[in-house]
Amino acid sequence: MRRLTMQQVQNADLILSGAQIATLGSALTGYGIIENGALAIADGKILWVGKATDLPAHIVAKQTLDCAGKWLLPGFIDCHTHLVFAGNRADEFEQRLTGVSYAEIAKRGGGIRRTMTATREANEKTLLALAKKRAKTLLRQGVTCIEVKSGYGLDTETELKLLRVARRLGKELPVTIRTTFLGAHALPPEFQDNADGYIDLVCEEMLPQAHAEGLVDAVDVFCEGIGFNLEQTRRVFETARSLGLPVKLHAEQLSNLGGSELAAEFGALSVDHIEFLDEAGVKAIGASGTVATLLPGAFYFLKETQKPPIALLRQYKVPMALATDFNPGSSPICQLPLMLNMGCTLFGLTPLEALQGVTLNSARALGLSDRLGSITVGKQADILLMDISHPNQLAYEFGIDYIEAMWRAGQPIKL
Ligand code: DI6
Ligand code: FE
Repeated sequence: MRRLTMQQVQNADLILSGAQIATLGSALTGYGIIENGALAIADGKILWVGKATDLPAHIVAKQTLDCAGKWLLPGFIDCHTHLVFAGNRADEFEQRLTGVSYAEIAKRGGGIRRTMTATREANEKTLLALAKKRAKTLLRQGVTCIEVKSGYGLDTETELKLLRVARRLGKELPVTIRTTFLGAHALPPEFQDNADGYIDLVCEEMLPQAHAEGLVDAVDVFCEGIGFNLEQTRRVFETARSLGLPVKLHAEQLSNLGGSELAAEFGALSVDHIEFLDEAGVKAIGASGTVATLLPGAFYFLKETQKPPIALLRQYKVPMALATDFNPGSSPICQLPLMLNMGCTLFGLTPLEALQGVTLNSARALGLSDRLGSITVGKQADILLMDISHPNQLAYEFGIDYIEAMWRAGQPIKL
């Protein structure tokens, strides 16, 4: 027997043993299954993972939990949400059911602008309470990291208010919050027929101020016929670049404007929606290492028929993420596990691709793959303990609460 000196002993705060582990650490290793595995957590990070029989003797646990053959997975990441807003648009849903289109409702002054009005009127406390309810809903589904976009303020004061609420969510709940500035989401009434003037405001005032307050992790634009054009998107991206902020893009959702190629030019973290993306666009994002974020909730809710080009994305080895796009207009669905199922049934993803889409690839879409998204030594210990027979069950069977326990940065989360 080798004798251990004090120096060699590594203290773990917690060892999870007797588990099946899906590490989901890389595209190449698939689920990355370790049978009869063990996982050691220290200082909020993953200290060691492997076969229980290989656990080194020098790792000593303050506490050990026998997982009784259940599964450990990385915490889920919802990399595209519009979580902070007031009001709802149930009446527009009713109109849509009688045949009025989403674009038509937006043209008539409904849609995003309606939510803008309700959001401007709500104070920070109200917005925080609403957002908290939604974030807690996601948390209970195993979501340990959420991206939150602004975009329902459309003036400087309210956009900053939304981002502050998002930051507070991350302080008050055990969840990692990444903020995305989406000032260029829709044209506010003050700038009717003056989209370029609004983009001036976004670039010269809103974004610089939000950034100066430390409220922005990334910058997004709704690049679409009913949103902003390529030239306007470019101006916002150039401002982001000058501030050292990464970009993402709502692109090719309702039509193909070539937004994805522009996003690729700026090394975007992700392009999102992309139902109308063509091969040139796929090639471009493949070359720039941009993640394709698929949002089946919006596809489903808008009864879209054009599907994102999954075969091409596979061919060009573009990492695919899946997210809820939770918002009051096109995806009022606060359910990330449902997206696994929809990604498979509606878009033809495999259950493995779907799961990678809410873990490692979702982390990539936020520029966080060095610290989140898989069970890998050195990453933050965001871990789910699930009572399942195999992780492929997660995309197949929707609606059952499989989570037995979860930890965020090594701390147990009360469910
Ligand atoms: N794309 C979407 O799907 C949402 N925003 C966007 O840019 C819709 C937002 C809404 O209708 O409120
Ligand atoms: Fe969106």
